[in-house]
Amino acid sequence: MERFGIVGLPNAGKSSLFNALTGGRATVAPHPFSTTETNVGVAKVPDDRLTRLAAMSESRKVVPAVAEFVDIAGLQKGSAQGEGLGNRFLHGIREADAVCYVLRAFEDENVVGGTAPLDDLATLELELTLADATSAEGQLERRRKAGRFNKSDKEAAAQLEALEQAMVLLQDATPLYRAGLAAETIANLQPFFLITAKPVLAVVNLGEDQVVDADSVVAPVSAELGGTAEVLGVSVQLEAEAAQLDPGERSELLEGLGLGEGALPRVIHRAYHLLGLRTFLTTGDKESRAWTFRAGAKAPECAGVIHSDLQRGFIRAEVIRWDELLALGSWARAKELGKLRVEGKDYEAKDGDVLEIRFNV
Ligand SMILES: Nc1nc2c(ncn2[C@@H]2O[C@H](COP(=O)(O)OP(=O)(O)OP(=O)(O)O)[C@@H](O)[C@H]2O)c(=O)[nH]1
Ligand SMILES: [Mg+2]
Repeated sequence: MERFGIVGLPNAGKSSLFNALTGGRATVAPHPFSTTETNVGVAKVPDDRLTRLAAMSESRKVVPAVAEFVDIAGLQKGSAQGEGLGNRFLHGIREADAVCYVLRAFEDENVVGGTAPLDDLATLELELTLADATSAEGQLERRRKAGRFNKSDKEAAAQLEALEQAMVLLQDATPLYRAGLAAETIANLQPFFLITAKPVLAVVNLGEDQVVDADSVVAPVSAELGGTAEVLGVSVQLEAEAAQLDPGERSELLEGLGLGEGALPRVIHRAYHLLGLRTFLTTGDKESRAWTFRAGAKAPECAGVIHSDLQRGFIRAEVIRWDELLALGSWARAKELGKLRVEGKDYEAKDGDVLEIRFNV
């Protein structure tokens, strides 16, 4: 499952965001370092297409796609030297696929900590970069020693080269995702689990009073990150409270504040997008379900997401776009009218495809 690591300064609102996304019960408190254990939870990916297909098929079960979020202890200036809780909690997110920064903008005199998101960003990135530099240095040493014995291994050589390149950037205090590295270099860095090489989604945690003019708070962060990361303004506490309400009351609260469906679905969608993830759907009376695949995946690989037998014995896929199917009213009707496309093993699945796999094992 795809995994997002949530990082930020103490009291930035990381656990609040985690709870809102996953329905989790991580400790939230106004004092710094209320999180002392790593929290792991699963967020459902809200998907209107799935809801509508399930209604069409009168499905007994509806299963959304999911993404995993990991909430860790706060970092602060000097964490790399052991200040606060130190940075050992970063281990909990080394294997994350992407990182979610929580940058505090909300003001609350009962919650200690700064309220300048750009300051949070600078401190956070310095600490992450220092942690990566230490990790890279250790791994570089080990690789160099090992390298003497197998210089012929091309892959290892390319990885070592990428790591050397990364080391120079890290020593220069440049987070790797901001360095404009080639995709190939990033791929070669993968085995080293460097945090700053991962894609970033920055959440600026807004106070309720800042929601009306979110742009003026968020824009400087977007400008600083200059397109290297996704940036979203979210009033985390407000959204977390709304998430506790039943759907009717929730819409009323959020729409009353001009927040539409709220920002949480957007956080999950942007996070999902950041990882290059797409969704295909299956629908029937038993179950409607959203499945995750990587952009560019071919039909058999998608079949394999459902079950490895479907990939192994893949014959063909019957495919229709979700909205076309919805307009026709049922799978049987689509079939009858010849609206199902028959696709072979070279078919690249698209976001929003509804699939039925024919297979034989
Ligand atoms: N006013 C206001 N308070 C918030 C908001 N988001 C979080 N808080 C409060 O800030 C405090 C810290 O929130 P947490 O979610 O525990 O923050 P954290 O980043 O997990 O903190 P640590 O685990 O201690 O690093 C809590 O008292 C929250 O209720 C917000 O948007 N507005
Ligand atoms: Mg916390």
